[in-house]
Amino acid sequence: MIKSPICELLGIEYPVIQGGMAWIANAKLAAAVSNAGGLGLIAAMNSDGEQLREQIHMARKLTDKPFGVNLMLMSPYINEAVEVVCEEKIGVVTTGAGNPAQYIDKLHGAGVKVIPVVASVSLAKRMESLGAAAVVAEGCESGGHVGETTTMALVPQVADAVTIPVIAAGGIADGRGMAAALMLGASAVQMGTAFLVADECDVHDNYKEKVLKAKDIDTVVTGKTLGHPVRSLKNQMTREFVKLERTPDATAEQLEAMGAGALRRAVVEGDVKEGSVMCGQIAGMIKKPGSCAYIINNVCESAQNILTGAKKWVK
Ligand code: TUI
Repeated sequence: MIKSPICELLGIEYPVIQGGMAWIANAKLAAAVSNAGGLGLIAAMNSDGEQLREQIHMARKLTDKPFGVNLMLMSPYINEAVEVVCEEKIGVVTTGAGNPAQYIDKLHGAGVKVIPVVASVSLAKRMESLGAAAVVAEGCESGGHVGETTTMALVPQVADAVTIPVIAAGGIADGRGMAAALMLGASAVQMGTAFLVADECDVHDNYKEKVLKAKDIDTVVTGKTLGHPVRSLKNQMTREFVKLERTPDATAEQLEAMGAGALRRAVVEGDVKEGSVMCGQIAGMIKKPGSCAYIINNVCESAQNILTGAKKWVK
């Protein structure tokens, strides 16, 4: 059985955290991951305060296990979301796509543990100094908003720089990835792409199908020129976006307009041609759907077998 300090910190059975995928990570998915022994997260990105509260209440009906909320710092509802998280006495939040420094005192005051997602050593150190309970070191293999450094390079550097637990994310979807992450100095993994095809994930079937059909080189990062690079599966939308980004006189407004609503279009409407199918590079390895419990058990059991057999390398 794989155990780590993260299990005690979060009151969970397996050191597996579900990514806080915007528009996708709802109460149903979060509760399924938590019921399976991991830490489920509700994404606050696309909900105003009251919608988030509703999701939290729904998750509490579906599970009596701990779950958390992901605060996407670029969300127009970020202040409301922080307020609701504090009022509802959520045990833990992860934050993404920015620096959560301005919200940390308020969250701590309400007894909320804060686990920022970081893409650099400097932000990890800053978060530790502000009392973060752990950090998620997310490499640029992941889907959605990405930094510049790979998981392989980022995780050990963050692990060397901080004393709080490090959770590895980006490109992890099986026992090999989990075992490698633990060897790089992480004490847990966060997975997003792997849960896209979970039975309990409500993302549109067209989205799931596109993930299941994806190959290793099918993702692309767009939006660098706007300052928020996003990884998604290549489609008509990304081709048009790349073309516009390469046009010398394209304005930020034109690009923003093209991206606006694109994730919702893919997730809710199933428009995987004109919508944004955010997804990590590991999609090429994900070949069949399954329950959250199957995904978590499989990853942990396989990591355990790999780690137990690792002595074969040492003579
Ligand atoms: O947040 C994510 N991934 C996301 S958020 C999202 S929603 C969205 N929708 C439409 C357009 C754009 C985004 C989709 N995917 N992951 C966590 C994450 N945070 N990855 C990288 C970072 C990050 C990067 C730079 C965190 C902090 C940072 O620098 C902050 C600073 O001030 O240094």
